[in-house]
Amino acid sequence: MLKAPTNLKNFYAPFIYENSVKFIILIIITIIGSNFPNSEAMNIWPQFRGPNSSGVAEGASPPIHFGPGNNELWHLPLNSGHSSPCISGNSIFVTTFNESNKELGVVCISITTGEKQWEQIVQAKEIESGHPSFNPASSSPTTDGDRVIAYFGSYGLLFFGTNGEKLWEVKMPLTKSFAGNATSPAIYDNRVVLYRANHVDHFLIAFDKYTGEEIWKIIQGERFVDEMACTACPILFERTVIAHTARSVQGYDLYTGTRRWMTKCATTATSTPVIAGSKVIVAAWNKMGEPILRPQIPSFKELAKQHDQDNNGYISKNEFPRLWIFHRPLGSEAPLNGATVRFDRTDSDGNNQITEIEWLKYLKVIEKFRSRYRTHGLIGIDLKSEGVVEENSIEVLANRGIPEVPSPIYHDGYVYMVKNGGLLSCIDVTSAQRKYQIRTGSRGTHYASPIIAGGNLFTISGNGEIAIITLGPNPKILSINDMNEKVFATPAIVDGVIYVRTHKNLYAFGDHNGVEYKFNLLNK
Ligand SMILES: [Ca+2]
Ligand SMILES: [Ca+2]
Repeated sequence: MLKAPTNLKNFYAPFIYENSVKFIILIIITIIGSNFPNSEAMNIWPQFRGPNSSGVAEGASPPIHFGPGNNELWHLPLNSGHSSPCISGNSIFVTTFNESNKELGVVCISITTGEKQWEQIVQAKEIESGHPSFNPASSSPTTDGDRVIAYFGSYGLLFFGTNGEKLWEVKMPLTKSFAGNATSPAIYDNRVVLYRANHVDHFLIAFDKYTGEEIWKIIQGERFVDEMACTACPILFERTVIAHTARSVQGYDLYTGTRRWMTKCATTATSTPVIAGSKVIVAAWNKMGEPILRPQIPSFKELAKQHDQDNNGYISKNEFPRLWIFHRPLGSEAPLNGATVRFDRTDSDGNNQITEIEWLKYLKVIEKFRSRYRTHGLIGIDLKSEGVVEENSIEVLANRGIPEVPSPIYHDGYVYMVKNGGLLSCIDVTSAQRKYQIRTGSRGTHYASPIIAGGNLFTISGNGEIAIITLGPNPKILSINDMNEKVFATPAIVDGVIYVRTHKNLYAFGDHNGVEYKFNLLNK
């Protein structure tokens, strides 16, 4: 760098300073970069929902309009699975389940050609069971560019080199749960972290990613019950692993496993937390945690008025309507979508007629049952918390419109959350004000988590509709793209290309003319 003449020193000072800083930053980047296993680490979507599970992709937005045959770069038929793809360099990794021979698989696919590079088959003695919408390949794999780590509740953890060579494995007992064990591992620095909860065991665990050695294991005291999902992926802030766990959120030192903080909340630990400035935001969802999940049950008078067809003053079995004790609204295509009032529980003397006294008695039972559930909410916890964080130290950003499965996402001061029916809310993190609630147009049950790229938000419905909405407090719905197949997996976005795993295929959609698209495109 040329030394500025003395009389121009003040004039040039900021310029020299700025360039020195840039130079130092460049050196730091070079040093850090050289520690990355692949220099192509820029192309990285390392785990469930990308970098630190944030859901936010670097670079441009994928095209606004896409679908099978439209802005499609390639597609590859795959065995079933709800796991999300993870990506490093030129490779995409997914886990699969072959429904005919019950084989589990880890598949590597070329990002440029969409061709299968390798496949490793995993033979489990027995396949875990779960909810009708569960798949034994629901846990997303994770990669650091040198290795890919897959987890199956039916088997345990498996480590492969990115060339497909099996490095090591940690077998775990077959899980037992109502929902199925769809938890995903993550690699942070030299550690592999996994939160596993089911009726057989319940712990947060860290392994050395190089040797497979167990470094620490925190047995969880909270009792696992059938209502729990415990599918949240652990995230990282500085050196604290943040785990959304059964009825709590906890922070542990990544290297030592020492607990930094914990807080109790009403949650089934289904969605993954997200870092938002100085807070971690958690969608704590709990069965019946808000009024819409516990529809009003009519009085006997109202019931009789509408349903006593023969006007005998009683309700018989064939007059009895469907009433929900607990119901997930707007997700009607999903099986086991709630719990209904059973006629035989109500008709206590079994004479096939419900009397007013029987009904009053049953209403008390429901009331008692419902009172066991606490109000849930979108909560913010200070990232610098220590020890036990009391309820009054937790910020409640919202207690309505909380999604059960899709994780919240943060961008530029706003948290977005989408739930069944495509109901999308935007909340200002600083003021805790809801900026809007709209319908995206993607209908039915939503399992996949929203993602962001190039100023756009992508929401994904279970029936395969991907809505694209502009970011910020004044949303514009840009498009709804139909995959013509169900989609439960959260897509990945790298360099303006969106990778959508449908029930039967993996698709890559991108704009062939996009300047941001760096790969050698095939002129298909
Ligand atoms: Ca009647
Ligand atoms: Ca009766």
